[in-house]
Amino acid sequence: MALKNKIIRKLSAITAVIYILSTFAVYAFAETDSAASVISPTGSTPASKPANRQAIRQVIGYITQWDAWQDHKAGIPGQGAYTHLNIDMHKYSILNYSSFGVAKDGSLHGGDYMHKNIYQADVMQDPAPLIMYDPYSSWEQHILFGTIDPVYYVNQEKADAAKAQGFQVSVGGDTWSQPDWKVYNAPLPMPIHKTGGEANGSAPGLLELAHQNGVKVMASVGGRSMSKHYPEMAADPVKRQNFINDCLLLLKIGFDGIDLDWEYVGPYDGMNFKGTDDDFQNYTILVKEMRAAFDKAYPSKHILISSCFSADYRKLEGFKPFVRDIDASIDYYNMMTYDMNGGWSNIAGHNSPLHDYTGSEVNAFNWDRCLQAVKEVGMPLNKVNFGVSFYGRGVICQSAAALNAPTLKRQDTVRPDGPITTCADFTNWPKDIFDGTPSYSYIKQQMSNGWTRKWDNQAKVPYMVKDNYFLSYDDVQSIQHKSQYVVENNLAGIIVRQVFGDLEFGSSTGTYYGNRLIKYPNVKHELLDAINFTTPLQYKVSGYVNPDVTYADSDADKVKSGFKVEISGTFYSTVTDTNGYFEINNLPVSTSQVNIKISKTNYLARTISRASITNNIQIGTSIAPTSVWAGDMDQNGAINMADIVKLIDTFNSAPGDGKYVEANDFNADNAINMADIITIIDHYNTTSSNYPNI
Ligand SMILES: [Ca+2]
Ligand SMILES: [Ca+2]
Repeated sequence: MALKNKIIRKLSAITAVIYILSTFAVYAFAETDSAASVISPTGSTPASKPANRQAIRQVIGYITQWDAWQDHKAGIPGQGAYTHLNIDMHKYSILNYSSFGVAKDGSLHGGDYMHKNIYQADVMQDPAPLIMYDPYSSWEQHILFGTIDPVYYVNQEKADAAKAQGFQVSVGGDTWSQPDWKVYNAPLPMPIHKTGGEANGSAPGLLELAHQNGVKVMASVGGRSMSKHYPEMAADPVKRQNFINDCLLLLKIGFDGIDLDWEYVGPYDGMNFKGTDDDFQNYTILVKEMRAAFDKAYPSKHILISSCFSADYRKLEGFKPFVRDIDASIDYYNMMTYDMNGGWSNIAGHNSPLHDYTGSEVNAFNWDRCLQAVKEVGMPLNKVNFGVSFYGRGVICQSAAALNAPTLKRQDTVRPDGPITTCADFTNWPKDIFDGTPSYSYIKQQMSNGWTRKWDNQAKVPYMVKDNYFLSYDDVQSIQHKSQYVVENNLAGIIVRQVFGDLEFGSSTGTYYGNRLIKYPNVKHELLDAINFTTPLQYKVSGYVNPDVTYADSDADKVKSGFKVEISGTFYSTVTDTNGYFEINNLPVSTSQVNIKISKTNYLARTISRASITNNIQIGTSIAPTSVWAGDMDQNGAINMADIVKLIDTFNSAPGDGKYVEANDFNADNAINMADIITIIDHYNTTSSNYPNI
């Protein structure tokens, strides 16, 4: 008895512990879940709190400074449309301002100072200021610091205002310095920020605007053309110190962290250099020293460090021995899960396929294989972001464009790459505007211009074809799949390349703040909106379709299959099987009205109205299928004498006689005769609008 009591007591204690644990688990899960739904309408500041970081899904966007030069030729209202004032600060958690470059002594320089011939093997990048001093030949100051009040004569008032902003200047002087920018003795005008805010016609800069909205801003260093000196910098303690000193200047200017855009670490070809085997170890030392220096300089603040990585598993393997040390220093691993096929490809392929697909040129270039590599290397998934491109990649094929069709290569010269061999499509996506990589918004503008959109259901991405031109891109449908992928695999989030790509300007007139910065009303961004970490693609529209004709059971498959079922306003569609069954899976929630259209040659199209997709929808059952009427031979939406006349053309025919058309044989009795005319008569004088409501 005593033993039994003891066991009972023990069991109840265990039960209590299990209860507490399970409550905790539920609580912890709920925490994670609700936190995940942050990223946040109010733009809270998740990344500043390391403890919470893994619970938050990130939306990180590259914001480039040179795209502000783009004008109407890129399908936008004009220069200045692509600045921080026209992006939605509520939907990003971090913005990666790009780019700063690495000079031969390891120091950093502003992107505007990049050597024009940096693609040439013997050209070195000389040290230069961090910020381009001249506000008229660069967008950098306008974007980072906001509206400029150019000072052409330094009186006492201007000198005081300038000093308050960190400038060094004397009353009556004709030069100025800004040590934080590494600008010394620059000529007038002196570009101080215009104070007084919006009421005074002054717009905030990126740093201020982002911080007002709880968004972090990282300084992105490197990129395809400015990574040249990364390997030698990381290998040399003096150059590393130069690098870190300039990182500290960027933090002083107001950046929240440093994003290493070293393309690529390891013995691989960059655009204009080749790395070494020692890169992996040197990279590890670099981030470790960066972390130590940042922690020392900012003991009460967490400075972010992130880094981009090739999505190619072969370029990731080398990190494996170092990943534990790297992980102690960095916050995010940003995988460049795009640029997988393009102007260098031998066959037309997808820029950023989610999964491998039949006939792919390199079967490792897809999100799945990258994820596998990330796991093999040991990068913690809750710090890994996968990249989505808000641009497409166009190539020219040797003959009619198709997925996996051979491409047509030629010699060409582009900036900053120099002479290249490429199949990139500069006909539709011109050089020096897009270089074959159009923005999503421009693709949308061109879509009706003879292009046919297709969907690869293996890779889960769209593409477009027109004559010999092939374009791979991402749209709302593929971005929804990619967001879902990030959720299902517990990744940290998504990184967007780049934030301007999906902007659609509802107005061609905006409000000027000074004479450069302009803010437009009604700017839409549907790809950003499609990044959704709270709503799983979960709903299903299914049902059964049956033609309203009399046919023999043995012929059922012929008459029930082949009805196309489409969801209006989306690219989702399917076709009925031999039982008349259809099913469209993984639909996102749609609160706007959608219609489900059923159509097939020689049948009246039927549209079923549904208010919204907020649950699974079934239309028709196997016992009571949705009926569709046969007899609209000319597909004009009405059944009448014209259809009988058309059927008469094949009257009295049978399979094999050269006249028989299977689609005209409604009852599938292998003869086109009076029975088929009777089918038409049954539905005579009806139109698509005569279907009963469901
Ligand atoms: Ca008709
Ligand atoms: Ca027949």
